Amino acid sequence: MSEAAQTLDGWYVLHDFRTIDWAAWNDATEAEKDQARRSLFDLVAEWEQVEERKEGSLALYAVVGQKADLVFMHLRETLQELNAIENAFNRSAFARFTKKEYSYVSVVELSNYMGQPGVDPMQVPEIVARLKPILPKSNHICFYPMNKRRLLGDNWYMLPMEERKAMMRSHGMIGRSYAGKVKQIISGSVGFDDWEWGVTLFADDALQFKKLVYEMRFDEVSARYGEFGAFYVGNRLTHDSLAELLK
Ligand code: 76R
Repeated sequence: MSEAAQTLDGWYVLHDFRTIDWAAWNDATEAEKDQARRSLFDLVAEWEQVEERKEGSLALYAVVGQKADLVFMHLRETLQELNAIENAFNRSAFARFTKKEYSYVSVVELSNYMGQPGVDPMQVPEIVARLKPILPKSNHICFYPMNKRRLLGDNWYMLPMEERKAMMRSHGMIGRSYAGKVKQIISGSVGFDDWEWGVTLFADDALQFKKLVYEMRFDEVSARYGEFGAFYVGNRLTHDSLAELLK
């Protein structure tokens, strides 16, 4: 059996995609819209306080295209908290104007492919901070789930550790050339959801997503072993742009 990569696991992640029922919204009275807006703003304020206490994090984006209208990306210490968050949303007056579109459950993950021998990663503050990250306030988000392929000829899980390490080094080098332009959060979802990882990217310039993902397609890990699900791309919702969306 090939050696499994050791993973470091941090906060649990829920990507919660919702579609707005615009017909219901447009038919609603001003009072109903007001109540719905207020319930959403109250929830967001509550989640922002959790982030200020560094007990979790929130990214809220408007999805471009017809796959969804909103994505709430929540990070928390436990799955119970994530479930409480979705239930609180479902009970809110705003939820009446939304449909559940898609969700993804995972846990922030770092693997040991790039680890230094003899160094306990949990003693490195930068690594610990990356496991429980405060999500960036970048202009754009890009999310997609992915697998590593298991075909007879190309089976990632049967490759020796050393080969996977070498390929991950090359992957990491491409990633690093986007430092300052794209921030990645890799979350593991084996046993939690339908794909093996969630890839969440943040950038101020959305074009950098295309450049990075395209460049990686030529790198062996992605070219030979990557399988990808649906891509979601979105624009950051601030208090002002959220109010504008729901006017
Ligand atoms: O964590 C690290 O920075 C160390 C190097 C590294 C690892 C171990 C790294 C760097 N990644 C790692 C693991 Mn990644 N990553 C993806 C995708 O679209 C595609 O082709 C693939 C989707 C992108 C865009 C991306 C970006 N990475 C992983 C894993 C787990 C693999 C496993 O355990 O088998 C997956 C699934 C994955 C996928 N990667 C980077 C990036 C970027 C931008 C970096 C540089 C990060 C930095 O230096 O800050």
